[in-house]
Amino acid sequence: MTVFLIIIVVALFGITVWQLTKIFQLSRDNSSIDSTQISNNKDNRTQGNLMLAFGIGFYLFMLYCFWFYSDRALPASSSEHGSEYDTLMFISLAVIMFVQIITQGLLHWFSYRYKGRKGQKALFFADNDKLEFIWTIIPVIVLAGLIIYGLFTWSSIMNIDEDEGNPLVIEIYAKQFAWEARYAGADNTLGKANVRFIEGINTVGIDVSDSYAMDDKVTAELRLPVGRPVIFKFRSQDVLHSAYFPHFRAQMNVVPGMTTQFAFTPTVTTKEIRETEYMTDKVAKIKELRKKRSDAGELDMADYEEFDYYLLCNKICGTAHYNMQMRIIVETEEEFNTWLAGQREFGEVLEAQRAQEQQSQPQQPAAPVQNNDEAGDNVAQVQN
Ligand SMILES: [Cu+2]
Repeated sequence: MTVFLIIIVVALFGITVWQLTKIFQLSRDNSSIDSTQISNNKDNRTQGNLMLAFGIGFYLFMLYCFWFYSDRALPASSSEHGSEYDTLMFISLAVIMFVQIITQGLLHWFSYRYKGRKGQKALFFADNDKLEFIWTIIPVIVLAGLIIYGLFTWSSIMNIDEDEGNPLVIEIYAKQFAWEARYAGADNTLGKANVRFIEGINTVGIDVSDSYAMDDKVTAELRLPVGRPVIFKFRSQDVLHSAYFPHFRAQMNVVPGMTTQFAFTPTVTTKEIRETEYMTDKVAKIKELRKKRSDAGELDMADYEEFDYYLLCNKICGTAHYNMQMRIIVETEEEFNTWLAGQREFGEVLEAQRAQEQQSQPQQPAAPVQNNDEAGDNVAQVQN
């Protein structure tokens, strides 16, 4: 690879020197210009044809890519706001593509149609008010429309009414390189937490002195009831992460030292999405690919069984960033309640640990406490 790069650099350097000597030659003596350096009708024809061929090839390639990558697109959204988001995305892309096809198409067609001919001179005009008016007003109207539409969509997605629809409050806690979830418990209020309180089983730094905290439930799996709004509060222990829920069209930065939030309402359960035609096809394809690669001895991962939603990290946060994920299960309210009831409250976990500690550590004599007050006073006096 390095050798290849060196060869390219040397070749490019050679071409540069060659072009430079040509420029020096041209600037020194006009009579020495070779007539082959000026494009003739044949050159213009070749260039015109190449421009047309490139234009056609470009669009054929685009169509091929649409066809080839069509099965990579995400399935229909599994959240309530997702369809709004998808419509906005589709309209923006449609407008961009429409303009792109016209302008790029004209560029290539004009280069071909009006290629240089001997004796033919281009028409020159300094300005045209009508043309300028048209190409200013159309983008202004289209862009203003898109921006206003986007703003309305944004505020309808981001403005959360915390009193409507009995929303569930879940904290998503990020650290290199894992996620944890904390359910707010019976009071649906998350207890205070701070990174300084992280110790032993208290992996997300819950403030034990806060009465709201004792019924919180920390889990390694994210389960959501279908049809109920969920408010996610994000915290990070170390660096910037980004909570990415592609199937729910949601993403939010997770920033150390502050709480960010996002809310959505899941609309499709894990069971339901597994049964869609899109997902059965996709899973069959993935299994086939994995089997092929594991038969060839490239990978040992023919064990993929079924689709699951995942929460992924979408900020490159370190070496194992690619593997920072948490499974999400969307289920009926009933199934969800049964599962949640089976999870231990933080207060219980804490008590169990204390009991265990007392059992395993027989009473030790208390260590002598050193009285530092005097020393502290001395320092204060010296400063005074
Ligand atoms: Cu991360």
